[in-house]
Amino acid sequence: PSETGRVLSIQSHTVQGYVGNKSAVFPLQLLGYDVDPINSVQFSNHTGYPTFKGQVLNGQQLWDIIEGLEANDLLYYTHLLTGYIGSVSFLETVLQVVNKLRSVNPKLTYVCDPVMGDEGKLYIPQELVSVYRERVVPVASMLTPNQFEAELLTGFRITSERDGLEACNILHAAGPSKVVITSVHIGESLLLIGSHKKSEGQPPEQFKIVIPKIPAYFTGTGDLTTALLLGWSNKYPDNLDRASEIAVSSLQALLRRTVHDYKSAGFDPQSSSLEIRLIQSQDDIRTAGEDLEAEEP
Ligand code: ATP
Ligand code: PLP
Ligand code: PXL
Repeated sequence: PSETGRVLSIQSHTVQGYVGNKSAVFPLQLLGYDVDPINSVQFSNHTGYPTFKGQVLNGQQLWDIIEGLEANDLLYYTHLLTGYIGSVSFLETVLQVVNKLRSVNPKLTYVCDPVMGDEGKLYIPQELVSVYRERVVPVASMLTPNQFEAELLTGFRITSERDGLEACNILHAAGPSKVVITSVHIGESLLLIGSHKKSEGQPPEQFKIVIPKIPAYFTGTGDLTTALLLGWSNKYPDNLDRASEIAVSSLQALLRRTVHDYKSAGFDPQSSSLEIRLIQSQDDIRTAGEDLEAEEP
């Protein structure tokens, strides 16, 4: 498949290290996409370090950029991609951007990673949750929450694989036809759960991928996962399971390389969050390995 597109990616920029746009732009370019990044923040490094410095773009400044593009007829995009958003005003402007881009291209695919928190901890202001639930989810084409985010968006607690599938059903009813819960922890297992509602009145096609756990903690993997899911699901529009297999297989190869490289440098990979070895893993991203298989739920 060679289907590509033009992606507007509104995410964080870190000078050092790979989160947000730094972990999404390069892989999408490797997969053949034109990617236009808008940096929602420019920080020295991600916020998991002891300190960080930098600037935050506000909603008006985001809109200025959109107006500049519009004035030159440069607002044709096939995809909008958003990740971590830190304020209500910025998220409201993103909603305006969705409308504006859809007025230019009614077929625009909006891929939304509703970054709100992980493992029971919220890392955005509480007021954002209802904006995501009530106004963002309904306009998203594809949604990639983690387990906690899927719970916040549905009000439904996920403690089993079945619950994960049911959360996808609830999210489909609210808007997006593709939902991927990127990490679900059930007992000792780590699962990705995917669901594609192909037509109204038909049950969605659902699958899971069992992911081998790597004993390390990474930052930026959620952002990379969503970028890869955008890239591959556009190439396999009717096979979200296939797209997810490839995305997760590439990611696993990258994570194994990351751990290997840290160990080789004499660093204990469990001592702190690791920066992903994105550039060094470009071959794993470009070629569609499928070591992991999607299964019937
Ligand atoms: P987000 O917060 O961006 O919505 P997320 O919380 O699911 O997403 P991560 O927890 O970083 O983001 O996980 C994304 C993907 O990264 C998982 O699907 C999994 O494939 C991979 N991953 C992350 N950490 C590990 C790990 N320790 N072992 C194996 N896979 C991992
Ligand atoms: N803290 C903040 C402020 C964040 O924005 C994020 C990411 O979105 C995290 C922590 C953790 O990121 P992740 O779960 O992708 O590693
Ligand atoms: O990966 C999410 C993310 C996005 N943006 C900034 C971050 C992080 C994770 O730490 O610090 C600025």
